[in-house]
Amino acid sequence: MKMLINLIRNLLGYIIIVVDLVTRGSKKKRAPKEQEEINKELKKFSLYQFAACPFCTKTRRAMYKLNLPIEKRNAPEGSKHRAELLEGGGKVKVPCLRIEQDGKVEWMYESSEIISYLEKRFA
Ligand SMILES: N[C@@H](CCC(=O)N[C@@H](CS)C(=O)NCC(=O)O)C(=O)O
Repeated sequence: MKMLINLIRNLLGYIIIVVDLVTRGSKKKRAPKEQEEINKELKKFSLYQFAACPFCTKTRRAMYKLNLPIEKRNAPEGSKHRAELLEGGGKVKVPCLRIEQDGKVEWMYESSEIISYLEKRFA
């Protein structure tokens, strides 16, 4: 039964990925210099995610629209990224945005919180 639920969940996740790819539209355009600065700043960010998670798709979509090429780290069972997420953030829940700032590391959970943080900081 659990396998069937996982199968349906993943199938729905992949459908959402395809719909997202087809409908995501264009990304934010910036002057090359400004984008270069932002890209440099984004080296301190990474997004822990599952490919077929709808909350991750929603977050990736916002990142795409804001033109924020943040490193994505897949965290399937048994992966080193999953272990990092558990150890650093305290729980295995995705999406989770890892932010390095002023020598500190913050682990931000909740897709809505991540999206509004990115919008405030980079829109
Ligand atoms: N309210 C959260 C929901 C996130 C969520 O439920 N993520 C699922 C994947 S779709 C998860 O990480 N589950 C833990 C697991 O599968 O181990 C958000 O919007 O980010």
